[in-house]
Formats: sequence, structure tokens, C-alpha cells
Amino acid sequence: MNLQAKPLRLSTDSPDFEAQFKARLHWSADTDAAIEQRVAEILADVQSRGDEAVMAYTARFDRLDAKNMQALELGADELRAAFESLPPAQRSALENAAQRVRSYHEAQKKACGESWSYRDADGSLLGQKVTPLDRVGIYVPGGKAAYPSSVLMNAIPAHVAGVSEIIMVVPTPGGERNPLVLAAAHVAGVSRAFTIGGAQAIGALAYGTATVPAVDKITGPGNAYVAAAKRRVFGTVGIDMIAGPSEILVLADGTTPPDWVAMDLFSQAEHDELAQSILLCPEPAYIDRVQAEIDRLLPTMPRAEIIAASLNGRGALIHTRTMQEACEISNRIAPEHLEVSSNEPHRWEPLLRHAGAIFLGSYTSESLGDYCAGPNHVLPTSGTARFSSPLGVYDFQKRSSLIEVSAAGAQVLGPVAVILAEGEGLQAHAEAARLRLG
Ligand code: HSO
Ligand code: ZN
Repeated sequence: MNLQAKPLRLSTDSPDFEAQFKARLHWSADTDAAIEQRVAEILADVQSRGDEAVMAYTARFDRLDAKNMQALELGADELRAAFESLPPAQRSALENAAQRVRSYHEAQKKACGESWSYRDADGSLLGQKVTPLDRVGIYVPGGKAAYPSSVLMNAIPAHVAGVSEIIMVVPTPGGERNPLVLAAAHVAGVSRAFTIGGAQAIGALAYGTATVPAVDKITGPGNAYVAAAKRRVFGTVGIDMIAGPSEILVLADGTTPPDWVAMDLFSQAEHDELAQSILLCPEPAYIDRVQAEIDRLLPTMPRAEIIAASLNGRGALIHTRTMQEACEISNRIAPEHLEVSSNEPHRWEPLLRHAGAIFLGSYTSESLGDYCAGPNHVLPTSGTARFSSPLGVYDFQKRSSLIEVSAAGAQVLGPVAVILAEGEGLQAHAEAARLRLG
């Protein structure tokens, strides 16, 4: 088989650049009416029949017959046993990654997850009290996208936030368990785990059943059914986001070995045929060298077909006039992962405003961030980095406002409230403030 990966070549000085650029960037997560309908039925069934419905769908979709719901629960001892069964190198890699992810999220909690308050001139206290969610559900996909690293990335920030119960659900078609996923759950502090998946698992977590406790928020990626189910239960519970295919954008000034850059483009392309890998570079000769490395390396990749489909369908190698222009285009794309592949990354970083994660310098491969650098790998995709952030401790916390008005403060605030309340025609509001006036 003669597989080729030829990402679209574009140049910002060509007249049809805008049209081609827009066409290549376009990605639509069309919602499928048939899936929506099916998911609505499954959720309604789980809501009314609870465990019975969850077991029936698990038998049907995952070929996993259980005589009762307890048989679909994995005990803490089973998670630990999975961890202990791993080769020592895998065990320590998991622990090492978990430790770094934990340290990062602890720092994040210190920086933006603490309660605060102040007193105003009248001695009134105003502030914000930060509390963890009580119970969260983590969805872990099965099959080809079963990523133990994602178990760490979802469960650790929840744990650091102080969530007391973390419930994991993971589909296990045919009963085949993924020991690395279970081991990661052990390392990350998951409280309970169920071998269920799909819309039925989302329903169980959102509504609760006799066996699966209802959670306050559901995080984690999944297939189209899971995404549709998460959208539907939003409001009953919180959700993190609806993630699209992975994306990487490399800003290169030509100082990084081109095979490193080619492999970084592959590393997101290998996730999914719909993943997007883009190179922006002001040096045409360097772009040619990256393409040559793509040609040389592709046949060596076990997932060459996925990589080729992704690069041919959504990839682009874009020649820009300058690095500054490359930064502007990157801001328009707002990629999930942005590599600044340069020997002066801090010169460009101040120009970069929209990205899920920014990887600075030639040694910072995006893959290190996927596993073990520390920051979260659950990131906004499809341009949503313009308005949203990586999954973090703050997603597992909520804030309550604190207000304690002093007697003196009531004299100052009361007349203001009275005027505004009367303006809104709300007499009880006005009286409540007036009663406290001395
Ligand atoms: N790059 C993915 C996360 C991941 N990579 C997991 C490897 N394993 C998120 O876009
Ligand atoms: Zn990845």
C-alpha cells in the first residue's frame, strides 16, 4: 500500500488564502437526529427503571450479562489488584505522572481556588466561599480511545479540589477490562467504579439508580451517544465540555529539527481521522523539509492510515510572511494545543492569546503534556479556547457569595435598596430593608 500524507499547502500571500483557510478549518459536529432520539429514549428508560434498564442496555450494547448491578461494580480491591499486576515500569510511570499532575493542580488550587473576603468601610463583610462538589462522575471511554492518562487528568483535579466521592464508569465490551485504566483509577483516587458505558451510564450518573449514586457533575470524553447524553442531562447535573477531535498547531521559525515537528503533527493526527494538525512557518524551505520528514516517517507508523486520513483531510502547512503573522493566524484558530517551536519562544508567547495549552520551545513536545508534564490534557477544542479553559480544580469547585451587613452598613445600604425596590414595584423588598433602618 502506498500511503501518502500531503497536508494542504497554503501561503498567506496567495489571493485565495482566506477561502482555502476557512474551508480547511471548518469542522461541524453535526448532531444526528437518530442518535438524539435513541439517547432520549435510553435516558428516559434509565430514569424510570434504574438498574434494570442499565443492566439491559449493558447486556445488549456491551455483551455483558450481569445477574445484578453489584456484578457491574469494581471494588477498590480490584482496582488495586489491577495496579499491582502491572509491570513495575508501568506502575512507576503511572505514579510519576500522577504525582506531577497532582502537584500542578495543587498549585492551581492555591492560585485560584481559595475563599476570600474583605470588610468595607461600614464593617460589612463581603466575600466568596469556595467549596468542592460532593460527588462527581467520570466517564472513561472503552475500546480504541481508552486512555489511562485521561483517568488521571479527570480524577486528580477532582481529588485535589476536595471532592469526596469520584465515581468512574467505563464500558467493558464482552467483560474485557483494561488493567491500565483500572490501575490509573486506583492511583488517581477514584472511589467507586462501574463497568457500564454509553448513554445508559450517563443516565445512571445523572439520575442515580438503586446502585449507582446520582452525581453533581459528569466529566470525560465519549462517543457521539455519550456526547448527546451529556448535552441532554446538562442542567440536572453539570458537565465539563463536549470535546471535538484533537488539534495541534505548530508555530515554527525553522530552528527545530524538522522530524521533531513532523512527529508532533503525527501525534495528534494519530488520535482520529478528524484530528487537525497545522504548521505555520515563515520559511518555505523548512516547510519542504517537514513535508519530506512526513513522507519518510509515515510508513514507520503503526497508525499510518489514521494519520494520513487526518493530514490529507484537515491538515495544513501554511507559509506566512512573518512569525508575527503566524501568531495572528494562530489566534484566529484558537487551537487546542499550540507549540511554539522556536529558539526564542518567549519572544512570541506574549502575542498568543487563544489556545488550550501553549508548549514553549523545541523540547516541549505536546505529547509530554498529554501524559506527565503536569497541566491537564482535557482542553477546549474547535476554537472554544477563545472563551474556555483547560479542565481544572475550578471545574470541581463552586463558589458561594458571602454577605454580612453590619448595623451601620444596613443604614447606608437600606435607603439605596428601598429606592431601587420601589422602582421595581417590589414592596416586600423595600420594607425588609426599611425595617432595619434605625
Ligand atoms: N491529546 C489528547 C489526550 C491524550 N493523548 C490522551 C494521549 N492520550 C487530548 O487532545
Ligand atoms: Zn494526545
